[in-house]
Amino acid sequence: MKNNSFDEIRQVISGAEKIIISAHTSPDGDAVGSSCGLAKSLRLAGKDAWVYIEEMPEKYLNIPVEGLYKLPEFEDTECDLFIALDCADKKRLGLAEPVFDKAPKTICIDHHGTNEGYGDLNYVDGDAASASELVYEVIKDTFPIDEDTATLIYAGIIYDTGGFRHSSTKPSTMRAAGELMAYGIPFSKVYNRMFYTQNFTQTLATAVTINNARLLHNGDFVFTYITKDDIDKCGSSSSELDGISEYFKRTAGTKVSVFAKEKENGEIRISMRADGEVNVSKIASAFGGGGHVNAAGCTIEGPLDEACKTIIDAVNKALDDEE
Ligand SMILES: [Mn+2]
Repeated sequence: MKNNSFDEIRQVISGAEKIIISAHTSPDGDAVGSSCGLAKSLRLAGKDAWVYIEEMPEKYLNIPVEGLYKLPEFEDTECDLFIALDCADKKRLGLAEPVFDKAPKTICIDHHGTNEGYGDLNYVDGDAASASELVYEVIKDTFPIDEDTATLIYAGIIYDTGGFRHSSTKPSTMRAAGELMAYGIPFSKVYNRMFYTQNFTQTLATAVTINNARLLHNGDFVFTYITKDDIDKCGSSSSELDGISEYFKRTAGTKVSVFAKEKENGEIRISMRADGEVNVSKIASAFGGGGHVNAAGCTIEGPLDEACKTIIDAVNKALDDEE
């Protein structure tokens, strides 16, 4: 696949009036920040721009997303242009996929290396730290940016870089963040809300996963899980638990952390974090998932104990191969 230029992408956006923007299902901070940030900028440019998203996790209500998104009532929605962001695979648009399929023109902007470019126009950079950073590159100097736009994009950038910690962070990431700061955004508040604020229900669910944690493969690998019963007992919800594998990656000496979560429908969502020694994207791909070298996920059929065994075996094997 060959990337289109930012200029070609800007021209197509400029020529459209009604624009629908979407990102991957189970939206994370980058999905929300990039899509709502772009929508806000295009609204300022006079476009009729909306983000279609399956759910808006509560923690992102702290950044200025209000009025920019619609929860799924997507049937029969027409547009001039559909822009897919931070979404490696068209299927991961979820309920917005049929809208994408009907759109007369589509653009795909992403930073997942596995993305094969399913848009009419594509810009995929597997080395970019976030989709939000790519959106910033597209809009700066061309479309308007106000404090809310800058806040949303900044939130996406810090989310996907773990607050500029991940190795994906580049000089360009810091420059973009610096330029966004200059819009007078509440960067300290955004950072704290993204990384240091959780509901007490999340604290309780984290406690369950700490109890369930096991150190495997001579300390290379920390594994934990939570059942849907325990999620319910804690009064928590599935989307609140996205940060758990990140939390366990703190464990000294580990190369991989894996978190298995039993979903409402009985499927098991696996999320994995690594530090460069094991490619978790490759492990996730083997189960139809994807992601990045150091952060990836996949969904495996239940029951939970069998799914846990399957993923533990796969990670152990990857660690053996790496030695
Ligand atoms: Mn992303």
